[in-house]
Amino acid sequence: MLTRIDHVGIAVASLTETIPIYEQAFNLKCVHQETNERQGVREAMLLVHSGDTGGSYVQLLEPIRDDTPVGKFLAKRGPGIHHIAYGVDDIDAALASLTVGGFDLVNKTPVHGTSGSRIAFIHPKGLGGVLTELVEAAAGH
Ligand code: V0V
Ligand code: CO
Repeated sequence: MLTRIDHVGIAVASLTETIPIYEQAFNLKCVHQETNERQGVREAMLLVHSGDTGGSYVQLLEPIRDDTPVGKFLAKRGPGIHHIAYGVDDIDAALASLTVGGFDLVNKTPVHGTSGSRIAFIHPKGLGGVLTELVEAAAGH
C-alpha cells in the first residue's frame, strides 16, 4: 500500500527562521511554499531525495493561528516532529482498507495537500502516538 516516506512534518514557530537552517545544515533546497487555510498552516517543502515513486521531503509547518493543530501542538509540546506522511498510489483504496481495519481516520475522504496532492490524516492514538498522513501526489509530482 505504501510507496515511500513522502515527508516528515516538523512544527516550527517561524518558517523564515527555520528554512535557512535546514538548507544550510543538510544542503537542502526549499522547492515549494504554500499557505493551507483549511489545515491552518504555512508550509515549506525541502527536497531530500527524488525517487521512482516520487520525492521525499522535510515539511516545515508554521501555524497561521493559535487555534490550529500545529498552533496547539507548539503551545503544548514546543517545536518538534508533528507527523509522518507516507506516499500511496491510491488514497481512496488505502482509506477504505484502514476503515475496514477499524482505524480512526481524521479525514474519511481526502482533502487538499501540498502542491495539489490529496491527503488524509489518521489519528495518532491508534498508531503508536504518531499522527500519520497519507499522500497521493498530483499527476506529474
Ligand atoms: C495532538 N496529539 C498528538 C498530535 N497532536 N499526538 C501526536 N502527534 C501530534 N501531532 C495528541 C495530544 O497530545 C493529545 O493526547 C490528543 O492528541 C489530543 O490533543 P489535542 O491538542 O486536544 O488535539 P485535538 O484532539 O484537537 O487534535 C488532534 C488531531 C489534530 C490529531 C485530531 O491535530 C488534527 O486534526 N490533525 C490533522 C491535521 C493537521 O495536523 N494539519 C496540519 C498539517 P492526550 O493528551 O489525549 O494523550 S497540514 C499538512 O501536513 C499538509 C497540508 C500537507 O502535508 O500537505
Ligand atoms: Co504533511
